[in-house]
Amino acid sequence: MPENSIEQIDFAELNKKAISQPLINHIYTADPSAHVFDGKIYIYPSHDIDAGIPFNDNGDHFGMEDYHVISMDSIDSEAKDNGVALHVDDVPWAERQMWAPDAAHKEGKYYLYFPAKAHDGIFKIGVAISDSPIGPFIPEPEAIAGSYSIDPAIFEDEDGKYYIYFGGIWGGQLQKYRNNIYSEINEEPHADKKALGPIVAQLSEDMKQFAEEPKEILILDENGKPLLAGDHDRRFFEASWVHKYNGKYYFSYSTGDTHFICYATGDNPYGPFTYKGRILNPVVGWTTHHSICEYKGKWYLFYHDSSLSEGVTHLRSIKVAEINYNEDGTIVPLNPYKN
Ligand code: FUB
Repeated sequence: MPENSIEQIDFAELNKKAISQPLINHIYTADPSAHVFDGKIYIYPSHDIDAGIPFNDNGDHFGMEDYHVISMDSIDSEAKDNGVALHVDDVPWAERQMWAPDAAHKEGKYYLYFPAKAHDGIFKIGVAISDSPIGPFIPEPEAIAGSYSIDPAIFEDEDGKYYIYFGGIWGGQLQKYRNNIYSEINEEPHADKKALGPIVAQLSEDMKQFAEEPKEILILDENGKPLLAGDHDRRFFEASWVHKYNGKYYFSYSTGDTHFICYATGDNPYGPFTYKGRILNPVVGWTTHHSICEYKGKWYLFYHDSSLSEGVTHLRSIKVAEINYNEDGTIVPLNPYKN
């Protein structure tokens, strides 16, 4: 994570040009994972706070402590904050930094997946369970065995299988792992080597564990070659998301230090995925993180920016905008602020 910077921007002007406004503005929220459960939209965001922690490149200033679920009766209706759904103090294995979560629904139960740093400072991913999409969620006492890094995203395929995608470099610690094993000496590969990929595993029937050894996903360029670590405009950084459109699997993600939401497509949940382009150009604030969700036959990008906090990078607000596909299945990229 980078150091903070308050950009020199006329925010009144910027907000006039914004393609959408914050869905809620009484708290700061980010990393929106949106799903339609029983016809209603539920958004599982990070709950940004100013934890008073100094800025550093590991993102320690992203000191979030709990999750709130945001619900919407329809895409045009007011977004409702349903209060605290899970607090770090209630998670025995977790100490701090409740970063980007996601949720899944299976057989009447709702599962909240979340990353947090354990007491040794290493990120792991936990799961908490509820009978309601808005919680409260009861955490499992231990993190998911074999989990690591950040930004879990759950994809339910049409055959009823669930997959978890995760990983993020720099503050998200993914660069410390090779073949699922942590070593302090591991770093990002050299610029001319293959970029680190996001990680995928099928979830167990009870949704509480990995059903298999997690695998690294390959993202290929237009010539079928793996994206390189030095290709900062296109390589995976964090914020995995998978959706399916016309039988194709779309893997979308943030490029981190170049601030794009990009996507790559493939024929199955494990990839490889071939890079196709950008979905969202940079927003105000350093991070960018999104989800893609179909509602009543239209497709929506849920994302965040730091316009409400006037550029404070760890105080973000969730937003939504419609996205469109071209006939060939490519996505029409969005500019978050009109010219
Ligand atoms: O919200 C904390 C971190 O910032 C997330 O886990 C990343 O994806 C980035 O949005």
